[in-house]
Amino acid sequence: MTNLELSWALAEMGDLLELKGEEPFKVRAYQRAARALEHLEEEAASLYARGELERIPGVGKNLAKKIAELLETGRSTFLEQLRQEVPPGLRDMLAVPGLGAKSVRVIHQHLGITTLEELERAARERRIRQLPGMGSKTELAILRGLDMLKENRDRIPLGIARPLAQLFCRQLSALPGVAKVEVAGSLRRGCSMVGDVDLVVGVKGPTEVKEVMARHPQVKEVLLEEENRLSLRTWAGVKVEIFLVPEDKFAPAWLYLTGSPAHREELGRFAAERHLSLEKLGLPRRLEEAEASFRSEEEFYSRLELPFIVPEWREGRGEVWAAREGRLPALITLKDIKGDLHIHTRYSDGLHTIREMVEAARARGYRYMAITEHSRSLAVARGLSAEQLLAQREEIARLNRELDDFVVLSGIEVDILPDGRLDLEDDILASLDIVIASIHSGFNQKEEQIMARLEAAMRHPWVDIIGHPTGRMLGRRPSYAVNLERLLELAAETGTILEINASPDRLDLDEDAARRAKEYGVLLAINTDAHDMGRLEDMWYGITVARRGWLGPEDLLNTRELDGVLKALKRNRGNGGKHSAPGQGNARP
Ligand code: DGT
Ligand code: CA
Ligand code: ZN
Repeated sequence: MTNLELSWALAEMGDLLELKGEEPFKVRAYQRAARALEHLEEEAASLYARGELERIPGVGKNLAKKIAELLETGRSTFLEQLRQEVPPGLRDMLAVPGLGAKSVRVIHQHLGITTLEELERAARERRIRQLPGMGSKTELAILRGLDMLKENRDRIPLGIARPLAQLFCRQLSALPGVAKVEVAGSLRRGCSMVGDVDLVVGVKGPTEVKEVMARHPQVKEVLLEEENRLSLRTWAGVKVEIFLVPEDKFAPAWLYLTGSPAHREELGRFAAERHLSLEKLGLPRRLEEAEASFRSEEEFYSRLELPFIVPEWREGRGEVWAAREGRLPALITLKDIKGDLHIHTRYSDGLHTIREMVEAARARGYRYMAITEHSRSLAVARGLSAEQLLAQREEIARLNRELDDFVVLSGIEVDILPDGRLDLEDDILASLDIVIASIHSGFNQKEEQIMARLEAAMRHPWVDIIGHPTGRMLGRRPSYAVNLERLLELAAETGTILEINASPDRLDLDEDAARRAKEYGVLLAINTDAHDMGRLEDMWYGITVARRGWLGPEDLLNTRELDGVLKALKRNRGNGGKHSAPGQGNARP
């Protein structure tokens, strides 16, 4: 079992224990160990082999025993027993945005509710608000959360589907008879929300793929089994489709299963104009009809005299003709990214120190990074006061004197308050290298108020970037009332940069907004908003959004060297009241 699977198992134990009403400290122990396992550098299996499981933070004798059983047998009697004890409907209720295990337990205890339908009825009948610790706000939140769930019924965020797919790919690749495993479908195309996880397995001999996957500890049920296909549902509710194809038919099958159907149609029209047919070129009409007609997707596209079209562009949005005429943007890759401009550390609600974040960024080959903590009014996130900010600037300055191949920018993610003012004084904002302004409160305001706040921030001389501009949380919270066209117009007019927040539970701006932004000539920054070292990897998600929005490296801020970044900031372009030299704070351009 991998660390990730162990982590999932412990997290589930924690949830179930909480639903059962276990002592909070016990529940927290499972949650803490689950997080530690997720970020563990070494495989727990090798720690176990050396008898060192208890070196994992948060793991004592009891948890070590449970992990040992999972490692040895792939199962956990404790977890299986918990799953028996807790009604499955309660676990569904946990998936409702805004509903934690504690509230689910109270609702279950007092009202005997075990299904989402009963929960909705109780909320509509105003029976939730009478329960201890709840009110009409909880009721509203539940109804809104249920609406969101229904809207996204059976669709899951990319950030949940992708790690699961990677795990299954790794495990399947190791099985006898398996030549190759790849992700297909909307997941390969990088859609922010996907219906399921599609996996193509190239088979080169007898294999037990189906048997092994049906017994997988993450798998709750087999939905469908055919000779060359297996449909599963995981405990987390994710549907997984596994397609088995002979090795020599892998490329055509992979191309077919990647889609999208709209891309295929566009290819068909393009081929027809040239008196060609896709089937004759080797792209089957149905998966069963796949032949060993080409060895790679590149080969297929070249038969149509097209350059390779990456999956992110395969949506039937004119990509085929654009490819033909050389109008597709240059492909952005991780190598193009020179730095990350939205980072939290232990100073506010992050997990790691500035130095640790810097080391992680350097390991990725970055040249710079901006430390942007929350400001004081965001008390839940331990926002910084002006004094703490100054202390942090000292530390950053010291670090910069030490580093010769990397620059740390001293910044802030300042709150745009409900009345449109910023959460810090102008002279403090002016003294920093970079300022991101974001909305973290007053989400329910009318469009007029929201837009007034955003406009005030964008017209502010010391605001360089607007963070997560629409405020949406994927699958959990809709955006606040933003008028996107007006936002883009103002960004263009004021020279404010907009963020593509790469955190997979945001992806904000989304791909369509990113594409519109380019048309408005608005510069975008892909920022991870990382709260720990591991999350610097989320840059991948941001790049995927940018690719799907047809952006090229030149449309982005942080594909530039530091010098170019600083020059692009509003504060350094003389638009502000008093002009400050680039990097006046700590940066040395
Ligand atoms: P999803 O799962 O709803 O997010 O979207 P996809 O694109 O992954 O769709 P899915 O999982 O139903 O099928 C995976 C791919 O298989 C799809 O992108 C293209 C191919 N495919 C499936 N059914 C059809 C079909 O009826 N016609 C064509 N042309 N392709 C299909
Ligand atoms: Ca799919
Ligand atoms: Zn934020």
